[in-house]
Amino acid sequence: MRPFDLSVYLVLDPLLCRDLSMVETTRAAVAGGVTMVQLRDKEVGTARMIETGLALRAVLAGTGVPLIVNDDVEAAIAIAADGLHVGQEDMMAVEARRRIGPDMILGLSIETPQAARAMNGTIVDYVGLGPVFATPTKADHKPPIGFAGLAELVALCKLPAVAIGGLKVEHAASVIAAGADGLAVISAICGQPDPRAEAARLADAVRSARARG
Ligand code: TZP
Ligand code: MG
Repeated sequence: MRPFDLSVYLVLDPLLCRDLSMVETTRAAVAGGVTMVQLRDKEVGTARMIETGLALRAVLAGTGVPLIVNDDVEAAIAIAADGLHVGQEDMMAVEARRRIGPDMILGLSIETPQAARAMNGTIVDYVGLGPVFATPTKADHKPPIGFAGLAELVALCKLPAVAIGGLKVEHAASVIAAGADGLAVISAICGQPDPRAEAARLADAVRSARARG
Protein backbone atom coordinates (compact mmCIF):
# COMPACT_ATOMS: atom_id res chain seq x y z
CA MET A 1 0.00 0.00 0.00
CA ARG A 2 1.26 3.45 -0.80
CA PRO A 3 1.66 5.90 2.07
CA PHE A 4 -1.09 8.45 2.49
CA ASP A 5 -1.64 11.72 4.32
CA LEU A 6 -5.17 12.65 5.37
CA SER A 7 -4.40 16.32 6.16
CA VAL A 8 -6.53 17.88 3.42
CA TYR A 9 -8.75 15.35 1.71
CA LEU A 10 -10.72 16.64 -1.26
CA VAL A 11 -13.97 14.81 -2.02
CA LEU A 12 -15.15 15.71 -5.51
CA ASP A 13 -18.74 16.53 -6.33
CA PRO A 14 -19.57 16.95 -10.02
CA LEU A 15 -22.45 19.35 -9.42
CA LEU A 16 -20.65 21.60 -6.96
CA CYS A 17 -17.56 21.72 -9.18
CA ARG A 18 -19.76 23.57 -11.70
CA ASP A 19 -17.77 25.65 -14.21
CA LEU A 20 -14.52 23.98 -13.32
CA SER A 21 -14.74 20.26 -14.05
CA MET A 22 -13.70 17.73 -11.42
CA VAL A 23 -10.42 17.39 -13.30
CA GLU A 24 -9.67 21.12 -13.30
CA THR A 25 -10.74 21.44 -9.66
CA THR A 26 -8.35 18.62 -8.79
CA ARG A 27 -5.47 20.20 -10.69
CA ALA A 28 -5.96 23.48 -8.83
CA ALA A 29 -6.54 21.88 -5.43
CA VAL A 30 -3.43 19.71 -5.71
CA ALA A 31 -1.37 22.78 -6.62
CA GLY A 32 -2.78 24.35 -3.46
CA GLY A 33 -1.80 21.41 -1.26
CA VAL A 34 -4.57 18.81 -0.94
CA THR A 35 -3.12 15.46 0.12
CA MET A 36 -5.86 13.02 -0.99
CA VAL A 37 -8.52 13.11 -3.72
CA GLN A 38 -11.72 11.06 -3.78
CA LEU A 39 -13.85 10.59 -6.87
CA ARG A 40 -17.44 10.55 -5.62
CA ASP A 41 -20.29 10.68 -8.09
CA LYS A 42 -23.57 9.13 -7.05
CA GLU A 43 -25.30 9.91 -10.36
CA VAL A 44 -23.26 7.97 -12.90
CA GLY A 45 -22.47 4.35 -13.68
CA THR A 46 -19.19 2.50 -13.67
CA ALA A 47 -18.25 3.36 -17.28
CA ARG A 48 -18.37 7.07 -16.55
CA MET A 49 -16.58 6.62 -13.23
CA ILE A 50 -13.77 4.87 -15.08
CA GLU A 51 -13.57 7.63 -17.69
CA THR A 52 -13.33 10.40 -15.07
CA GLY A 53 -11.08 8.29 -12.86
CA LEU A 54 -8.56 7.81 -15.65
CA ALA A 55 -8.49 11.56 -16.29
CA LEU A 56 -7.95 12.19 -12.58
CA ARG A 57 -5.20 9.61 -12.47
CA ALA A 58 -3.40 11.43 -15.24
CA VAL A 59 -3.63 14.72 -13.31
CA LEU A 60 -2.39 13.09 -10.11
CA ALA A 61 0.46 11.12 -11.70
CA GLY A 62 3.75 12.09 -10.10
CA THR A 63 2.13 14.31 -7.44
CA GLY A 64 2.17 11.69 -4.66
CA VAL A 65 -1.51 12.42 -4.01
CA PRO A 66 -3.51 9.17 -3.90
CA LEU A 67 -6.75 8.77 -5.83
CA ILE A 68 -9.56 7.10 -3.90
CA VAL A 69 -12.78 5.93 -5.58
CA ASN A 70 -16.02 6.12 -3.61
CA ASP A 71 -18.11 3.00 -3.49
CA ASP A 72 -17.54 1.63 -7.01
CA VAL A 73 -15.18 -1.29 -6.56
CA GLU A 74 -15.21 -2.22 -10.23
CA ALA A 75 -14.18 1.29 -11.24
CA ALA A 76 -11.50 1.40 -8.54
CA ILE A 77 -9.97 -1.81 -9.86
CA ALA A 78 -10.36 -0.88 -13.54
CA ILE A 79 -8.46 2.38 -13.16
CA ALA A 80 -5.96 0.91 -10.69
CA ALA A 81 -6.91 3.57 -8.16
CA ASP A 82 -4.85 3.89 -5.01
CA GLY A 83 -7.86 3.20 -2.87
CA LEU A 84 -11.56 2.58 -2.34
CA HIS A 85 -13.84 4.30 0.16
CA VAL A 86 -17.04 2.64 1.32
CA GLY A 87 -19.87 3.75 3.60
CA GLN A 88 -21.87 1.70 6.04
CA GLU A 89 -24.60 1.09 3.48
CA ASP A 90 -22.18 0.25 0.71
CA MET A 91 -20.49 -3.07 0.28
CA MET A 92 -19.37 -4.50 3.61
CA ALA A 93 -15.76 -3.57 4.34
CA VAL A 94 -14.82 -7.25 4.46
CA GLU A 95 -16.24 -7.84 1.00
CA ALA A 96 -14.59 -4.66 -0.28
CA ARG A 97 -11.20 -5.78 1.01
CA ARG A 98 -11.66 -9.20 -0.53
CA ARG A 99 -12.37 -7.64 -3.92
CA ILE A 100 -9.59 -5.02 -3.96
CA GLY A 101 -6.87 -7.22 -2.47
CA PRO A 102 -4.35 -6.39 0.25
CA ASP A 103 -2.54 -3.48 -1.39
CA MET A 104 -5.22 -0.92 -2.12
CA ILE A 105 -6.06 1.69 0.55
CA LEU A 106 -9.47 0.98 2.09
CA GLY A 107 -11.42 3.79 3.77
CA LEU A 108 -14.64 3.31 5.74
CA SER A 109 -17.22 5.86 6.87
CA ILE A 110 -18.12 5.69 10.57
CA GLU A 111 -21.02 7.74 11.91
CA THR A 112 -21.77 6.20 15.31
CA PRO A 113 -19.95 4.61 18.26
CA GLN A 114 -21.81 1.37 17.46
CA ALA A 115 -20.32 1.30 13.97
CA ALA A 116 -16.88 2.10 15.38
CA ARG A 117 -17.12 -0.84 17.79
CA ALA A 118 -18.40 -3.18 15.07
CA MET A 119 -15.67 -2.29 12.57
CA ASN A 120 -12.94 -4.76 11.69
CA GLY A 121 -9.93 -2.50 12.18
CA THR A 122 -7.49 -4.99 10.71
CA ILE A 123 -8.77 -4.66 7.14
CA VAL A 124 -9.47 -0.91 7.07
CA ASP A 125 -6.67 1.63 6.52
CA TYR A 126 -8.44 4.82 7.55
CA VAL A 127 -11.84 5.97 8.73
CA GLY A 128 -13.94 8.95 7.62
CA LEU A 129 -15.78 10.31 10.68
CA GLY A 130 -18.86 12.48 10.64
CA PRO A 131 -20.80 14.40 9.75
CA VAL A 132 -19.25 16.82 12.23
CA PHE A 133 -21.84 19.44 11.20
CA ALA A 134 -25.07 19.28 9.27
CA THR A 135 -24.34 19.96 5.61
CA PRO A 136 -26.51 20.61 2.56
CA THR A 137 -23.94 18.75 0.44
CA LYS A 138 -25.17 15.30 1.51
CA ALA A 139 -28.95 15.03 1.53
CA ASP A 140 -29.39 11.94 3.67
CA HIS A 141 -26.64 12.39 6.22
CA LYS A 142 -26.79 11.02 9.77
CA PRO A 143 -27.16 13.40 12.76
CA PRO A 144 -24.11 15.63 13.24
CA ILE A 145 -21.64 14.46 15.90
CA GLY A 146 -19.83 17.72 16.73
CA PHE A 147 -16.23 17.84 17.92
CA ALA A 148 -16.97 15.83 21.09
CA GLY A 149 -18.50 13.05 18.99
CA LEU A 150 -15.53 13.25 16.65
CA ALA A 151 -13.08 12.81 19.55
CA GLU A 152 -15.08 9.82 20.80
CA LEU A 153 -15.02 8.11 17.39
CA VAL A 154 -11.30 8.82 16.89
CA ALA A 155 -10.58 7.15 20.23
CA LEU A 156 -12.78 4.13 19.46
CA CYS A 157 -11.46 3.53 15.94
CA LYS A 158 -7.72 3.66 16.69
CA LEU A 159 -6.98 4.16 12.99
CA PRO A 160 -5.89 7.13 10.87
CA ALA A 161 -8.99 9.33 10.78
CA VAL A 162 -10.33 12.15 8.64
CA ALA A 163 -13.28 14.29 9.73
CA ILE A 164 -16.06 15.25 7.31
CA GLY A 165 -19.24 17.28 7.17
CA GLY A 166 -19.62 21.07 6.97
CA LEU A 167 -15.93 21.67 7.61
CA LYS A 168 -14.25 24.95 6.72
CA VAL A 169 -10.80 26.37 7.29
CA GLU A 170 -11.77 27.79 10.69
CA HIS A 171 -12.49 24.27 11.98
CA ALA A 172 -9.01 22.87 11.36
CA ALA A 173 -7.73 23.51 14.88
CA SER A 174 -10.73 21.78 16.53
CA VAL A 175 -10.51 18.80 14.16
CA ILE A 176 -6.83 18.29 14.97
CA ALA A 177 -7.47 18.85 18.70
CA ALA A 178 -10.11 16.08 18.55
CA GLY A 179 -7.36 13.72 17.43
CA ALA A 180 -8.22 13.41 13.73
CA ASP A 181 -5.48 13.55 11.11
CA GLY A 182 -7.20 15.93 8.74
CA LEU A 183 -10.30 17.42 7.14
CA ALA A 184 -12.30 15.99 4.25
CA VAL A 185 -14.17 18.70 2.39
CA ILE A 186 -16.40 19.09 -0.61
CA SER A 187 -17.92 22.58 -0.68
CA ALA A 188 -14.93 24.28 0.98
CA ILE A 189 -13.07 23.60 -2.30
CA CYS A 190 -15.50 22.46 -5.05
CA GLY A 191 -17.24 25.42 -6.65
CA GLN A 192 -15.10 28.01 -4.84
CA PRO A 193 -13.89 30.81 -7.10
CA ASP A 194 -10.26 29.87 -6.33
CA PRO A 195 -9.97 26.19 -5.33
CA ARG A 196 -6.19 26.40 -5.27
CA ALA A 197 -6.20 29.23 -2.72
CA GLU A 198 -8.84 27.47 -0.59
CA ALA A 199 -6.79 24.27 -0.59
CA ALA A 200 -3.70 26.24 0.43
CA ARG A 201 -5.59 27.91 3.28
CA LEU A 202 -6.78 24.52 4.54
CA ALA A 203 -3.28 23.01 4.30
CA ASP A 204 -1.82 25.97 6.22
CA ALA A 205 -4.51 25.73 8.88
CA VAL A 206 -3.84 22.02 9.45
CA ARG A 207 -0.09 22.65 9.58
CA SER A 208 -0.41 25.41 12.16
CA ALA A 209 -2.93 23.43 14.21
CA ARG A 210 -0.39 20.60 14.43
CA ALA A 211 2.47 22.96 15.22
CA ARG A 212 0.44 24.44 18.10
CA GLY A 213 -0.76 21.02 19.33
N1 TZP B 1 -20.31 12.41 4.12
C1 TZP B 1 -20.68 12.93 5.30
S1 TZP B 1 -20.95 14.60 5.18
C2 TZP B 1 -20.57 14.60 3.51
C3 TZP B 1 -20.23 13.32 3.12
C4 TZP B 1 -19.86 12.91 1.77
C5 TZP B 1 -20.60 15.83 2.67
C6 TZP B 1 -19.49 16.79 3.02
O1 TZP B 1 -19.59 17.93 2.20
P1 TZP B 1 -19.22 19.38 2.71
O2 TZP B 1 -19.60 20.30 1.58
O3 TZP B 1 -17.73 19.41 2.94
O4 TZP B 1 -20.02 19.64 3.95
MG1 MG C 1 -20.72 5.42 -0.37
